[in-house]
Amino acid sequence: MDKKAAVRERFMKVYDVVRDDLLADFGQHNMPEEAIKYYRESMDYNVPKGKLNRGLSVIDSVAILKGRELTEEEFFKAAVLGWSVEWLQAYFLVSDDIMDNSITRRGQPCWYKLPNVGLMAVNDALILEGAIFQMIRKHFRKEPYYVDLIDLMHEVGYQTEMGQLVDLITAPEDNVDLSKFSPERHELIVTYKTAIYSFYLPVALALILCGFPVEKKDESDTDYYKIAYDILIPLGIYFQIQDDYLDYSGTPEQIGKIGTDIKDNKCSWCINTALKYANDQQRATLEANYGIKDDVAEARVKEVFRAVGVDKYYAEYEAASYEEINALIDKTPEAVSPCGGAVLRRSVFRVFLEKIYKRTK
Ligand code: DMA
Ligand code: MG
Ligand code: MG
Ligand code: MG
Repeated sequence: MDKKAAVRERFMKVYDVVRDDLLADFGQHNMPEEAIKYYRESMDYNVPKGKLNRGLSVIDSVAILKGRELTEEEFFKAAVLGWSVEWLQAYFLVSDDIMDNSITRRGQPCWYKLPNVGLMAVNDALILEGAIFQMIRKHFRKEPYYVDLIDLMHEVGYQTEMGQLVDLITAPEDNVDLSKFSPERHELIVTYKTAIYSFYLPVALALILCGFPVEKKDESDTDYYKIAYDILIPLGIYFQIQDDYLDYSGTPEQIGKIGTDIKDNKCSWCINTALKYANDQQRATLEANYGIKDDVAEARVKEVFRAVGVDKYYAEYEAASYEEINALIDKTPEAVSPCGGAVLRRSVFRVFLEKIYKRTK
């Protein structure tokens, strides 16, 4: 087995521990057998079936920051924080699929689509969120940085919810108005709904775990978190643009979900690009067919996307973006933590970029 597969397998073992702790806690509260069984299914269905990139990034980042193999205990702690990000992701996805009228996710029906779930999924999402703080409390309560972990989670969760709000408000179901869209609005949406929790959060958790101070004592002190933020947000924007492009171009077998952005009137990278290059007639076709819950209308929109060259512009964007982010990484300062000797190395970001560059799922 290669090293990556081995880390993944160890990470999955920690999933079992965290889930079983949560179930045991449910039992402590006299929850009936039926409730425990349902809760277990909800977690197994929604938490561990993705690519696990975000969760594994916490472990990878901690190892790079420390510059060595992790001890058993260090691995376990990083893995618990990794799972806290995956739980956060599950919480957002279960809610997102309801709001986006989605059908499938990770190659299976969306959780709310199951006949025995339906809108109970709303509460299931809230429990997935609550579980984050249970696992952090269980394993980090005595640590001096306990509050920093919780504070970060709350802050990032709140910002992601702001992103979802702008995403949804820019895509009203009953009033398609393409003039609401713009690249600026798109960048705001994707920064908040995706980049912060998917890219900044895993690295910020790793920084906290490695003892990088959250508060600056002096104005002249290095702000490690800002250094990380400034490079991870562009990375996250790039990632969500890939998501937007795959929503239009990917097959369900390939991406594990059926794209809904066109029918949902979303301010995605594809529609913004199409609007930029469309002639009057193409624009009229987009105006008449975007945001309509109908397969024929959706096909007409895709036809315009193809005709204006969205695929070519995407390939250009991807190549340029890769160059730009690499150049940004080259300019990122490397900084030594005052406690513990961990180093904020550029390879933390490089590894992230390589993981997602030219992804097709
Ligand atoms: C997802 O945006 C954002 C969050 C916070 C889940 P999206 O609706 O484009 O995601 P997906 O394409 O996976 O449904
Ligand atoms: Mg969605
Ligand atoms: Mg969405
Ligand atoms: Mg999407």
